[in-house]
Amino acid sequence: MFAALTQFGVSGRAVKQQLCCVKFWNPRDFTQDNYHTVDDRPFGGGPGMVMLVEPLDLALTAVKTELLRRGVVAPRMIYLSPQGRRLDQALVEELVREPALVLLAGRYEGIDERVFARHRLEEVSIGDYVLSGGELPAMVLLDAVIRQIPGALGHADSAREDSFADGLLDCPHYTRPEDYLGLKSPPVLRGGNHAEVSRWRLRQALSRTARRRPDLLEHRAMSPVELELLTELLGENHRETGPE
Ligand code: 6GU
Repeated sequence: MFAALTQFGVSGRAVKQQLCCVKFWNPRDFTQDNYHTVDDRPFGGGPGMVMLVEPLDLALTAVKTELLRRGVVAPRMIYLSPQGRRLDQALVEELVREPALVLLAGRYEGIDERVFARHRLEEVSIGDYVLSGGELPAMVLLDAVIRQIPGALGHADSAREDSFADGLLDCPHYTRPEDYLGLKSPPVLRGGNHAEVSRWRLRQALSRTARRRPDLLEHRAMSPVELELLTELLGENHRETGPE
C-alpha cells in the first residue's frame, strides 16, 4: 500500500535521496500462533473485530528498541484514528522537527485499549469521515510532513508552498495559452511587474479565503497590506455580489 508514498512524487524522491527513511513493521510478525492472528471478537459482543494488544505491544516495543539503537530516546508515537486531534498544517510543522515518528495504523473496529496503557500514543485524525484503516491517514500525514523536510521540494515548489503555510488558501493559477476559447488569463500575470503580481495573488488568496473559509481568517493576524486589500475587497462586495 505504501508504494504510493515511498516510490512516487515528492515523498518518493525524498526517500530515494535519503532525506528521510520510512520503515515498516507488520504486527503479524509479532504473533505466536500458526494463523498469525492479529484480531479477535470484541468483549461484550457487537460487530467487527478488535486488534489484539500483544502483537501491537511487541511491534511497538521492537520499533522503540531499534530507534534507541539509533539514538532516539522517546519518539512521538501516533495512532491514526478518527477519535484523534485533527491534523492541520501547524501539527505538520511541529512533527517535521521530530527526529523520528512512530505511526500505528489500525484496521477493523479499533485496537485493544490496553495498548494505550503500554505506550504513550497520541491520536491523530485526518478529518471527520470514516476510513477502513489507518494506512491512508498515515500516508497523508507522512506526505504532509515529508514535503516540509528541507530539500524535499524543488525551488519552484517551495515558493508556492508559502500560501497555505501562511494560513490562506492558494490563489488561482494560469499558464499557456493566454486565451483559451475566449477564456482570458489575467493580463497582470503577463505584465512582468513582480510587485503587482504578488499583490494580485495575495488579493486573490484573501478573497478566496474570506469567501470559502472565513474560519481561517478568524484567529489570523493581518499585515498592513493584507488589511488594505481586505478593506478594498469589502468595499467591492458592498457594491456587487459576484461568484468570487
Ligand atoms: Cl486517522 N482513521 C480512520 N480509520 N478513519 C479516519 C481517520 C483515521 N481520519 C479520518 N477518518
